[in-house]
Amino acid sequence: MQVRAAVAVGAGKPLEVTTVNLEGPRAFEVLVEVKATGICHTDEFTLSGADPEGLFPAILGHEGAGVVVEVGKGVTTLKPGDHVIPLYTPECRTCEYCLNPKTNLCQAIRSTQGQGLMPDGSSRFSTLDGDPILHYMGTSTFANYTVVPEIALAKINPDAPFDKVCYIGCGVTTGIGAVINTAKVEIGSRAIVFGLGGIGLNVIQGLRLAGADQIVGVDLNPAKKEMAERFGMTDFVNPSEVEEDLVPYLVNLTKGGADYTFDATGNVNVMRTALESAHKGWGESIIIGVAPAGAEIATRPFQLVTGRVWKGTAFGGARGRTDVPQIVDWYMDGKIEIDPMITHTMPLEDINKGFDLMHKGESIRSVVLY
Ligand code: NAD
Ligand code: DAO
Ligand code: ZN
Repeated sequence: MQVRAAVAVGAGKPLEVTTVNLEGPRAFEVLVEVKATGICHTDEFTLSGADPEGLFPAILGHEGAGVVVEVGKGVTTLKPGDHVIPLYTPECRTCEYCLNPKTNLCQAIRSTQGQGLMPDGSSRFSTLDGDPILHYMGTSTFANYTVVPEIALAKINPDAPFDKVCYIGCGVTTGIGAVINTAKVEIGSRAIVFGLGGIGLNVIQGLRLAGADQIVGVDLNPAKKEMAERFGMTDFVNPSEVEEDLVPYLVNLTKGGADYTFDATGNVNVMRTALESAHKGWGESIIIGVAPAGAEIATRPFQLVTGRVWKGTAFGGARGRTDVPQIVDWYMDGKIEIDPMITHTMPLEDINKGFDLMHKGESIRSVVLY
């Protein structure tokens, strides 16, 4: 079939919105009509060329929601009409990783997904001339139809609005999951969140959900303060307005250091500040941000000897087919908020405007509506 897609033709180039061919689902694959997709910082990271694993031409997008149109041979858990969220971290439930409760990093299709291919080693997308176009993160939601492995689709409540719950495909789950699954924050904790963008705001609402007493937000952009307060931030710190060193300032503000700190900037200097502003003896610092290619983190080892813990998290430690439907239900039950974070919507034709808004720091989430 012919579908509309925003094709990433090369690093640093705008997406080209065009018609491409999409082959139907093969065994254990599913054809999904994408109804909405968010534009995440990670799409920008790849498009910019900063992602060392970025491949072109490709159809980016990993924060979508849609409807199953057709299933390939052997698919047993989904049928046409089911509402789904594609998962860039699949959940096969049988690999060594899925069977280990310590991780969510299913490896069942990892090698082909990283090469922009379906599990059988081929692509379903091609140009109208027949040249292959690569998939991205196993999801490719910047197309109005996409083919996704069955194990990379979460079946969700059919009443959930696509234009809001698409955000659960990455930002919401990553932020809330970092708090609940990775840090396992306790009631009454003190926390610091560095970076109040699409991920950091969800860390903040996760901390509110977990019952944290103090939620400090740190961002260089003062325009982020109002929205973060709405989601539960209790104190705002703009590093450019702090005259002393930031670490002692934050340690003092949190009465000895935070129980939990989170980096949602991707900046390795911020990661160090986050680790060092965690409480001596027990403070944990969680890295969520994805740093540029080749970047390294540093601290004095004595920071760890004296009890601080450095951790990272991918997709908030969530097992997508199990946890994503539950997060959708939390949204439907009013336990978490999404609507105010969707600051802009646009048709696929205007997708590059969504990237411009992100560059200017004017959006939290832009969502493409098909
Ligand atoms: P974003 O651009 O919306 O937000 C980043 C925020 O950090 C902005 O508000 C910016 O003003 C602030 N910031 C930048 N430099 C800062 C500094 N030095 N000090 C304080 N604040 C600073 O990005 P996002 O969508 O929220 O994503 C955040 C990071 O999370 C990115 O690196 C992204 O790639 C990563 N990410 C990770 C996962 C994961 O599973 N680990 C998933 C999605 C995104
Ligand atoms: O299993 O080796 C692996 C890789 C899993 C990929 C996890 C990616 C998480 C960070 C990227 C941000 C996604 C939006
Ligand atoms: Zn698995």
